[in-house]
Amino acid sequence: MTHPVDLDAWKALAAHHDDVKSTTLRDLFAADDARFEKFQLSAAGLFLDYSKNHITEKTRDNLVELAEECQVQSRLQGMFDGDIVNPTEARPALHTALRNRGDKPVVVAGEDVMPDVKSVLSRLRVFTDKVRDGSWLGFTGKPITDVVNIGIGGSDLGPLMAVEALAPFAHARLTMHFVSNVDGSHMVSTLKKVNPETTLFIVASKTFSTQETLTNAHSARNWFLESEASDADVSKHFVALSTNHEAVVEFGIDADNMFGFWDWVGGRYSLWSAIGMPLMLSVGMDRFEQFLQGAHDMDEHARTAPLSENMPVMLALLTVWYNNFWSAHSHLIAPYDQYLHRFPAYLQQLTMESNGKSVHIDGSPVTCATGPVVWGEPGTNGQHAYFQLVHQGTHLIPTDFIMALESLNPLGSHQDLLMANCFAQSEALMMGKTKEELRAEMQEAGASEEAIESLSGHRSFSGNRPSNTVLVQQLTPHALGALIALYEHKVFVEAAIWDINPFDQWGVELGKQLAKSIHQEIDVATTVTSHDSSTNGLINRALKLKNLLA
Ligand code: G6Q
Repeated sequence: MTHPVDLDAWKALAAHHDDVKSTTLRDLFAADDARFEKFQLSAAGLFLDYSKNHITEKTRDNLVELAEECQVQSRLQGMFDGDIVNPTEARPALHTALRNRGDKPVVVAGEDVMPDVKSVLSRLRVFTDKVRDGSWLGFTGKPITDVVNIGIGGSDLGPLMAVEALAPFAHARLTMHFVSNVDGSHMVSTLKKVNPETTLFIVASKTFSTQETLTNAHSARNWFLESEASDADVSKHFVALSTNHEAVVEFGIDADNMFGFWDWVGGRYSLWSAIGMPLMLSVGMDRFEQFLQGAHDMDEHARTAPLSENMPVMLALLTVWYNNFWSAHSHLIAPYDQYLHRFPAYLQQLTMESNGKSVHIDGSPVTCATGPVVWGEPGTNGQHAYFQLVHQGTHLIPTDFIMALESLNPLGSHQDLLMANCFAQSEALMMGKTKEELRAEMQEAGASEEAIESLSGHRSFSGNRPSNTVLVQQLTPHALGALIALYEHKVFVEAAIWDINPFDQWGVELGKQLAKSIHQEIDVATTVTSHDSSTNGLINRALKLKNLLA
């Protein structure tokens, strides 16, 4: 195969980078009053300003040529059509079918999956309506007040992020809890807050074999049975979201209380399936459907918009541009919305698990950098912490600002202040502050020449640091759906360009295997010699400190 680095468009971009690398963002804006108009896009209710990037129209053309050479459009269509886009697990990746709002069939292995998708959605509606309206009763006849989602990775991060993001729409009686960590403190501290009579446990696991989740689920069931509840009461308080019917029944959860999905739904793409139950319970099925609709609208945009007007494609191309031509291997997500406080963590899994790969789809080693490190916290908090490094550090860190314009909790001038901070940060990152500007500022404040001289290196800012800004009117279910789908498609397009498989995660599987064998050794509690000296030393020291070794 042709590696991306050998493509004509890649080589053209490398040459173009040499031409533009010393032109500053200030220069670009000074040279073109219409820059904001030229580098913006709207889709599915979202607005993207990507003018504060190191790009010219020629850069955009070259990037789009790269996308064309990498057949991004037909690869996207292939994903929507159910092609085997995850060859190492021989599966399609059809999270888009879960939010397919029209009547269009989606055929997998000769069968339209839409009737099954719709049938699970209607069962979910019936169940979640009952819990919400109080007619689903616990073993002592009381309505449910607390829901504990037990899951990890894709079975936790998505639902948790979305429940938090849409908290203003939450059901008044239902408190949602999430237990993911196998650290007993996570479960114990959660159980302290709930009452067995009124708690619903959701065991969310695609495979129903994940050690952390099953351990937590067993502990939750033991705790439940230590109350006045009997085995027969388990069915009123435990439901399962899984693809593994047999394992669910073996665990002791009623098949009627199992909501299925399919192996063509990747864990980190499963929020749209039954795994979204915490969100359905919290905001109700009508709003969940608006959430699906938002994602579907972004799907249609991603599938049909020309490459140069395609929002996820453009965001992906910018990441490739910085990652591969500017050596910027870190990407900051800065949502200026408190409700999106788990969004960076969610995107971290979506992007780093998907595109943290070192081989091409055909198994040959990659010859270019792949997925960058993704991280972040909500603004304005980040400004009082790590933004220092983003402004004045030695790393170039492209940043995505995300801003919901209308607050769902209007309070005095808070929202205007939040917005002002968001726009000020992207401006400051781009413009910086020259030594001359600083001098003028300090002179005006009455600083001495000596002070100006000694501080000018410290207090000036190089600027020239790129960012995107995504605006949304209000963080509604529709907007959240569109926003998540935007990043899902961005990740897919990056993978298409790097020619890697974004849908497998052998690194996660490795962790699942390794812990099992060490757990067995800890259980046996004799001196361990089978590992390297560090691992043996750590295990043996732990056994000794816990007085488990003879
Ligand atoms: C996601 C990954 C991983 C997975 C968890 C939980 O894409 O595969 O994060 O979601 O390991 O797996 P289960 O849902 O099977 O418990």
